[in-house]
Amino acid sequence: MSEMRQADATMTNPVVPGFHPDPSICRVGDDYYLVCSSFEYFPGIPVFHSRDLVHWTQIGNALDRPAQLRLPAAMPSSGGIYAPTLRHHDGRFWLIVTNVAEGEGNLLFTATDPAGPWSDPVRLPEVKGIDPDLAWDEDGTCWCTVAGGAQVRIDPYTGETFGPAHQVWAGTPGAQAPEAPHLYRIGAYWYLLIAEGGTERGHAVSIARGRTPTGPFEPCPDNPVLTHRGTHRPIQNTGHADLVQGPDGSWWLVLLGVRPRGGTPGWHVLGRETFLAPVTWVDDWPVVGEVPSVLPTPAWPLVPGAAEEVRDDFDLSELRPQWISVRDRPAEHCTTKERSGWLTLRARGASLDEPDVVFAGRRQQHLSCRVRTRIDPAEGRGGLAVRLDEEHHYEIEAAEGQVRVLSRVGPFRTVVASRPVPAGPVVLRLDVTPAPPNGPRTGPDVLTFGIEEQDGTFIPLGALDGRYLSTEVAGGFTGRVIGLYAAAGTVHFDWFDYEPLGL
Ligand code: 6LW
Repeated sequence: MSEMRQADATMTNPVVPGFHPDPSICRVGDDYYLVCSSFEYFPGIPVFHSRDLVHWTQIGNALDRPAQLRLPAAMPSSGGIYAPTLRHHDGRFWLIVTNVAEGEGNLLFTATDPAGPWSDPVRLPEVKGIDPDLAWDEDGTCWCTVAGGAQVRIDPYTGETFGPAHQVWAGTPGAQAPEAPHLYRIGAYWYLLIAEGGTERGHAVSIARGRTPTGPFEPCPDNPVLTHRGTHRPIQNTGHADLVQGPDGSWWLVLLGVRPRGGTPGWHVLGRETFLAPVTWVDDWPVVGEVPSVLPTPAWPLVPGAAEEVRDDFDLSELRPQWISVRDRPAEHCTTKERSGWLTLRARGASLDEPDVVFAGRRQQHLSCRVRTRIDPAEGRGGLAVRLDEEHHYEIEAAEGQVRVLSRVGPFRTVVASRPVPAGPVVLRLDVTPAPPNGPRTGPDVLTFGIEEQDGTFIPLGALDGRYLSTEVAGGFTGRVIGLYAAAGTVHFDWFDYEPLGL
């Protein structure tokens, strides 16, 4: 990594694009670490590193073994892992999350290196509520505060709680969904930062302060300190924030937001993404302006990471950390070790409708992109899919001698196109492009599926409206994930290209 001239550097929001919601951040010396929610995907809790708050590189996934992450088939999509808090205290990293799957609850993990390995979970059965926060006061007492403002003293090494939970600040009277609490000591005050208004268009950030970590808390007279509700701003749903200081001591928020496009109401397809916003302080209250699409140039050197490779040749013994699967990833169903330089998927569920589908994908992180893969369907059937959940997905699949474009939208399953192809490997392609701007009923984008001939000529087979793979249609907390799947038998993939074509 090299320092860059400020003028050459990309300073665009979101700083972590694609389905990366509920960011939590911590700083250790010159290094910043950030984690996000991961819901039904395995491995879970992506971990990012940065030196400049603007450029982030994924260094791992905190929850990467079944002992840490149980996501049973009975758990619906958008269940699983919610809203982590990441902190550094007493020489180690602390990560607390909720697994909303039956019998799981709040879980605490530690690591000396945030890239991993992370510990097995310490369970917190007495801490009831989602979005747990961790804060230590001067004498080392650890406070855990959850959505709605219940707070309890805990032993973070054992998960033991002391005394009943007490209620601290529950947000603005009448506002829905007070959640995502984070408690900080800054100067003379303890601050309790929360989200409220729900994670959709009404989302907001509010704050209160008190003289002790347990309150009483006085709400900021200017709450919410951040919201984009009711505006035409290109970034919407702003909320669920965490505070951090820049290398020069300036203050910043990381937060989630979305980028809706198309006509009314606007559809966002990449899920909730992580944005950065500058913060100033007036009368010991934080002041946050509009979350900008282009960030102000910071006062410190920018340190971009290496650009991500377009192609994955499956030449490593493990998949890179960007690859995620649905609920689990047993080696007997997903491996690069069976056929050298190929990813082999062995089917379990018979389609992407099934909770146990064998799938490996990566988040769609750009509004426009081109995705290609070379599949050898061998004796099986599989393909290239865009997945929002079991009920919302588009795919192109290959079996010996045939390709088909398929769509599942709610109760409707459609074979959009089919075509015979020569036996053997075939290149499947997906182009995601903006919808032509022609009025209030325009969708956000168009997904064109097809095959590529030997000379690279694209043969489109089906062009599908992107709105049906948006959160406004499907609901839920995730975003599009694009990847490879097996629906029958064993299929092999030679390579996978993800080429960004626009922010
Ligand atoms: C999360 C809550 C929220 O627990 O959505 O936007 C929920 N905020 O804080 C799932 O991400």
